[in-house]
Amino acid sequence: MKKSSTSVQELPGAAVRRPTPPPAWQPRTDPAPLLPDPEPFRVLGTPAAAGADPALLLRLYTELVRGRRYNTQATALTKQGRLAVYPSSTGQEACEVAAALVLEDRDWLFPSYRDTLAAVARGLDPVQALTLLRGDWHTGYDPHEHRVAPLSTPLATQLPHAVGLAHAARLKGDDVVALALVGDGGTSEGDFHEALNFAAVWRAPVVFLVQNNGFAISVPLAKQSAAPSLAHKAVGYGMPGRLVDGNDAIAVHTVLAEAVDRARRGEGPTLVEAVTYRMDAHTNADDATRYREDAEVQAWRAHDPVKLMERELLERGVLDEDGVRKAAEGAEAMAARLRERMNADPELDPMDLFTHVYAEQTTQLAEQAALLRAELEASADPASGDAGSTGGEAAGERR
Ligand SMILES: Cc1ncc(C[n+]2csc(CCOP(=O)(O)OP(=O)(O)O)c2C)c(N)n1
Ligand SMILES: [Mg+2]
Repeated sequence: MKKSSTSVQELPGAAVRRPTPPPAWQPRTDPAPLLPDPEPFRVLGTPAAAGADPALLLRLYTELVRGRRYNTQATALTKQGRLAVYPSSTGQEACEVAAALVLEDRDWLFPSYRDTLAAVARGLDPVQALTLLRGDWHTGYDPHEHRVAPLSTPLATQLPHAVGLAHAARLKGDDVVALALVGDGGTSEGDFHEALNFAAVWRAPVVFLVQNNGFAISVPLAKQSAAPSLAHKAVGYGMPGRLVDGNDAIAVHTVLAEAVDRARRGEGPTLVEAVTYRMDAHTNADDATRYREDAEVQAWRAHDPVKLMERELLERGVLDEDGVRKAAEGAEAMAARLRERMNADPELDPMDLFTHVYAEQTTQLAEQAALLRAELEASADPASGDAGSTGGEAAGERR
């Protein structure tokens, strides 16, 4: 058989020489301390729970109960046509609440569309938090008021924003940490890569919390990532990866608090993966029975974040039946107020579609704005003979 290649040493007349060895190579960072633990960190149901601060436990519990009620109420509002869409975080309340409570007022939260609860637990008005999902008016709130960035619908785009803000704060000498939330599916986006890479290179004071709820709409995690865990992705960027039981509010709070402290000390970013489960469908527009088995949902029901916390607090005597009743009553009052306010028609000006978009409007948008203005004026004026134009009429009435 013919030889396919000939080595240098074998060439007739060539001097025998060895290739120069490469310069000594060392890993740039010791990867061992960055690696996540093999098992998600847990506190509830373990002896460590005895050492947890009872005041924090009660605060987390109250917010968990309110959060669960907020989710069921918002979902009901979609069925009544009062809300266009609602991505429920039922099953993920521990992540939502811990993320909100771990931050100081001066810090920033960067939520995704599923993180209304975190925004509300941080102090955002519960109705304003739903403005976007009602399709009413841009973001619906002033992000600066509670330092909550807009609920981001384009996946993972909130992550580079968080890194930019955190890096800028550090350059200015401001003591600010940014905490950004993202889903398991979002970790496959280019923005995730760019954000984590810059964050680590700049040692930006930012914490990334991945809520691994098992699915990106109907796509299970196994079909969109082959990583050993999502927390392992951190190591490739040179930041620590932490794995936590996402249904254990005190564990999530503990891990996030460590990461926030680390960022505040100037030691750079952390990636936290919280293992949790989305109990409801992706949104009210999705039918989850088409892609997952009820047995799986039932198994997670036994690991319900609200019930886990309630059981622990009752067993430890931090909470009694009266406290459980009061938390439920408080949540019910919040839901009633939410219903009442969401049932009122908002005062909207359709022309606002064009404001706050560009500092200088483009020619195309200016033309579209002029068209809409003419349409609204025509429908508001009965003499124009356009009284049958229902869309414009309805808009005109609401203005
Ligand atoms: C850039 C971008 N691509 C696609 C979509 C459509 N989309 C909306 S939600 C979603 C799944 C996201 O899953 P995950 O990140 O796990 O978040 P979860 O909904 O589970 O909270 C997709 C693909 C989008 N919103 N943005
Ligand atoms: Mg997901």
